[in-house]
Amino acid sequence: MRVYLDNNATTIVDPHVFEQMEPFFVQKYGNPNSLHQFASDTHAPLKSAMEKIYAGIHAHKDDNVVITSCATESNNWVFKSIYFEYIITGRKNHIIISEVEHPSVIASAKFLESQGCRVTYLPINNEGLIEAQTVRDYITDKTALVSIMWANNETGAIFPIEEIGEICKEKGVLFHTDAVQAIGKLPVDVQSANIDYLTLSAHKFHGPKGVGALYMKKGKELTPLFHGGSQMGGHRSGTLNVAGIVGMGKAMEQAVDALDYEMADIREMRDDFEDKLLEIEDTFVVTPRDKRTPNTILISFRGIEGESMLWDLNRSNIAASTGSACASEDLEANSVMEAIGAAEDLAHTAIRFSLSRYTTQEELEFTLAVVKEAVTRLRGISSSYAYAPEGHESGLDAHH
Ligand code: C6P
Repeated sequence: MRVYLDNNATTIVDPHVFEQMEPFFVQKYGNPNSLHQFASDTHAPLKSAMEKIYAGIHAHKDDNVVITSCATESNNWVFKSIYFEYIITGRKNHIIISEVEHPSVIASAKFLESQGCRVTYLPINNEGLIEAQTVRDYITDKTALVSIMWANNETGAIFPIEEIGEICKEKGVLFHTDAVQAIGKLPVDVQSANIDYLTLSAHKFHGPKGVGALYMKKGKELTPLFHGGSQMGGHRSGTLNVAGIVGMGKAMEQAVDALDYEMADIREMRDDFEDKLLEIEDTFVVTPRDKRTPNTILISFRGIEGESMLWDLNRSNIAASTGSACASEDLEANSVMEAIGAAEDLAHTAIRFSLSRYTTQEELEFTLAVVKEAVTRLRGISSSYAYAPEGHESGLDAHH
């Protein structure tokens, strides 16, 4: 059996999505901006895909949803544009992000910092959550942008986006949210949440890799990152990724259709799996379940290096991760666990299991058995576990 429990890193392309994309490689391969039949063959499918994407996030028809190559591009675009419109012109000089944003947000914020912008990194509490009130506390009349992710990729923690949107609206500050981990897992409504900019990436919800989007509220257009042609209304030049857009449209439609299943059935499977994992002695999960995306578990097994556990899982053909895939090669402690203030030994023991609508009960049962065996084996050879003092502090409030 091969088990894939790394769906926060990427997901399988749904076969229906793949089916819809296929004709756009060797049959309908025209450039949509050309003036012939090959081009016009792509127009209706593109229009229909865009409609599905607008509907999926409840965008108004006058808002802009601009297709990009990925979430990393969308996130970079927002920050670089803020730099050109506010920082370089001296209009404003401050932005607020959380300390657990994806590296594409943190590194973009650091770039702005290097250009003289002040950045506030909002702390998370010991449950891995952000309190909306802290956003209000840090906003000044020099704040150009607040950028807070909808849900964290490592813990699944859901941040209070509606409340933050309300605060930003009241204070007249632009609000961006990286919703990569929210699409298909939570209801996403850009209008009711007062969002100015929203980032998404198709491969996180059973669409293809290499295609994402940036939602921009009407009147909140950004300086383009790519100049050149008139594609995407001049907001983002470059020949359209027709197959990718068609695939993302279908994936969005299916994500909306499957939302109830994800929020009820996947959640139930996740909770049951988590209950069983927590029966293993000395295990910790930090964020309460009802404040997490329905598919995610970040769990620490005291005394076991995350990478060792991954090795054992991988030998049994089970895919999980120690956290964000972007940081998987550095052997650093899990960044969210560090931000929470977990003891150093625990921060290195976190494993992320992320389910999808393709996950089965049998796969989870198999994984549980392999995890139990691995825990026994690895703790048996772990010096840190053997010597851990009685009542050793975790630095965490565990949630069972
Ligand atoms: N997170 C993870 O293992 P791209 O690669 O550009 O399509 O998506 C980047 C990205 C942006 N924001 C969030 C919240 C994300 O989770 C990701 C991708 C993967 O957690 C890979 S680092």
